[in-house]
Amino acid sequence: MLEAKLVGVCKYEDALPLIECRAQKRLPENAKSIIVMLFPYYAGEYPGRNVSRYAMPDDYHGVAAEYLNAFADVLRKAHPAHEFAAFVDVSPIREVKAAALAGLGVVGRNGLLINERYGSRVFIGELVTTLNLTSKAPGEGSCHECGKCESSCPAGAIRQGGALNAESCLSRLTQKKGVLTEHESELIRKNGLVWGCDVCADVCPHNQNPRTTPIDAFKNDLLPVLTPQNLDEALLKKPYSWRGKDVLLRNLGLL
Ligand code: B12
Repeated sequence: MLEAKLVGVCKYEDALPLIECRAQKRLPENAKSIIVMLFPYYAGEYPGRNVSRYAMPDDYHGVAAEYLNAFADVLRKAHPAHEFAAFVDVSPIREVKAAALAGLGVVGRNGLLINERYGSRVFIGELVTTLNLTSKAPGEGSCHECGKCESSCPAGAIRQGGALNAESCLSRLTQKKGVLTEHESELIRKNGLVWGCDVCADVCPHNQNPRTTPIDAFKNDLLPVLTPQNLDEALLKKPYSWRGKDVLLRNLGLL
């Protein structure tokens, strides 16, 4: 089980509006609360890696879903009249906002949830439930507003005041299908990652003394360097599998 400090509760209503997506169908009617869980993933330094830190271990969606579903089973036994639906990332819930409301951290200028213990290297998952639970107070403290994420962003995607321009975010560019412009290709080449981007998190003062993840699945079977030779195997289990081979091969060709 995870530390109690990585679990919080917020009111469903406070987390609205929802993100439009197909997963919305799985929301319980009459949802009242959201039990939010954080899953730390920092695994140490891997010099020479060419994939984002979060994408080195096997797909976090499955790992987090196991924790959430185990927790949901316990709760269903205790509250048989209530519903519990698990979501991770592919979720109608604005997870960063929900986690902040649940007292699990503060929202950084880079848009990421910053937890007191683990910084921003945490995944977020949640159980949406019809149970009416008492919510925690929103996270205390603040992002230092030092502006390092904004000035270091290779794509200039973090605007003054903190709003992220998701379209130009380098993480998004590495996912984009089709032919990239010369400018986009150059950004990926310079950053040196074929998937994701870590710059706004790596420069953040809250991530400078990182605590290693207590979750074995995020420490084991890491693949820091993707190559055309190991790509097929990686596509069976890494979190970029959904994007398919062509985009990864294109990005590999850029480095
Ligand atoms: C689409 C998406 C992306 C897109 C667009 C990101 C964006 N910010 O728009 C792209 C591909 C670029 C992306 C990149 C990344 N992503 Co992403 N992404 C998502 C996803 C699926 C939806 C986000 C979204 O559209 N939100 C809607 C917008 C409007 O909401 P928002 O950005 O949360 O902003 C709200 C809050 O910030 C809030 N807010 C602002 N200030 C305050 C203050 C307080 C007190 C409160 C309460 C709220 C609040 O108000 C905003 C409006 O509601 C979420 C999962 C999810 N379901 O939430 C993951 C998610 C945000 N991503 C995640 C990760 C890990 C990443 C990357 C770090 C991966 C990487 N290394 O490459 C990068 C980081 C880029 C960045 N700086 O955001 C994690 C973030 C974990 C964390 N610690 O915060 C999430 C939560 C996935 C997960 N389950 O763990 N992502």
